[in-house]
Amino acid sequence: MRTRVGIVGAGPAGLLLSHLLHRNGIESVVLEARSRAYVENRIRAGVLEQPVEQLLTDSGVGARMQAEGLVHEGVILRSGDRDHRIDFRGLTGKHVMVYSQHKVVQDLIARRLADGGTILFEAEDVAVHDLTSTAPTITFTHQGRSETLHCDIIAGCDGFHGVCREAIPVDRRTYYEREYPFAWLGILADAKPASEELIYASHDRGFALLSMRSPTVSRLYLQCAIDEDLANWSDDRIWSELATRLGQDGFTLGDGPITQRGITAMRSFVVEPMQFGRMFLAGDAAHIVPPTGAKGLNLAAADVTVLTNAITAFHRTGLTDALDAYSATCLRRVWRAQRFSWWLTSLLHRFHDHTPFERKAQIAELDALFSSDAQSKALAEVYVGLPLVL
Ligand code: FAS
Ligand code: PHB
Repeated sequence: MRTRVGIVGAGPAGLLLSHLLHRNGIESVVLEARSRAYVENRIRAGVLEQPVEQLLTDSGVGARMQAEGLVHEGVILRSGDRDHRIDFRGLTGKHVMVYSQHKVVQDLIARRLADGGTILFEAEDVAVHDLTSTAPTITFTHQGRSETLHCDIIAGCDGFHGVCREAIPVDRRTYYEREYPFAWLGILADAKPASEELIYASHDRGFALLSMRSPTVSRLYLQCAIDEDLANWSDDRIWSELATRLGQDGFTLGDGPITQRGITAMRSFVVEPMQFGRMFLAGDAAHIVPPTGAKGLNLAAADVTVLTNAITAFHRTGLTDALDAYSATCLRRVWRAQRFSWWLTSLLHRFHDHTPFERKAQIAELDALFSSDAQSKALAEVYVGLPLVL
């Protein structure tokens, strides 16, 4: 098999890259380990920055998002009986779009296939080779047959647990990591969202987040222990803990059938550089942020925007300048999102190893944010989305 760009992973990064390259007349093949049904129904992100919403709309895969997505012009921070609304529209003139990641993936797969794109699902034993040559290859097994994909460029879009990042020699990469002493217990429920906008709650018992997927489907998260066992959480216990942490006079959370639940690890991670030879990493393969800042999917879209521009320039001119600068270009935005996600996580979660002084300082920082337009604006600017290329 031969193609221009061999893409490992059919998550948002790999699919969006294949779509954007196609629009620039550049052929690619996507290799995905899981089945189509699995990737199209995997519950993950829910908030799109405005520049990402624009990118999906301008590149022709935004119709369902515009029809079904929810435009949010603000977000609420809650600390006990105090609420502080971050007015995105007033502070930045922008908004965010609440639209499920799995629907973005469905829209991209449908469009790739409609445009004659090649996505090989259930591709096994994927391995990358000859990365420092001008003709890298990807070997894999598909429908019982061993295959070799010859390409000019490999895009590693295989997420945090993929194979591409590990193919960079240890002495040619640096890992930057921060683990958090807690996780998130997340649920999807057929329950009318109890708020028009997302609520991020800082509570003595731990963080909680009220989000949504539609006017009838809520998405909620609870800070829990790093090794929490879901079996210890009955539906009643989940709803009562959410009601406690999000609780406020005049506010009723309501509940409904829980249709999906899971525990999400919280980590901050970056690999530098995000490229090795003719292989370029994008999305979670190169960096992970704690979901508090809703940045993961949006960073993946920014990476593939830079990579599409660089591959297109190489394809059209033979020049590798933009490819050589790929990692440095992406990392400017990646570290801005890393700092923001780490800061918001540190501000809103309960650290049980905090000294009484540190806890007081955390509450004081939240109070400062609640009473400062300048700080609220700084939060809003990053939350709604920095330009895709910084
Ligand atoms: P993905 O992990 O989505 O995709 C990688 C793909 O590669 C997968 O399909 C995988 O099966 C495939 N793959 C892996 N190894 C392979 C191999 N060896 N061969 C072939 N294929 C292979 N982000 C936000 O922006 N907003 C949010 O609100 C938000 N909420 C989140 C909530 C949760 C619970 C979680 C877990 C994450 C959340 N995120 C959020 C982050 C999330 O959206 C990721 O950033 C996003 O999925 C990254 O997309 P990809 O880089 O494409 O990686
Ligand atoms: C979600 O809706 O899944 C979501 C929203 C905001 C976050 C994290 C997750 O910060």
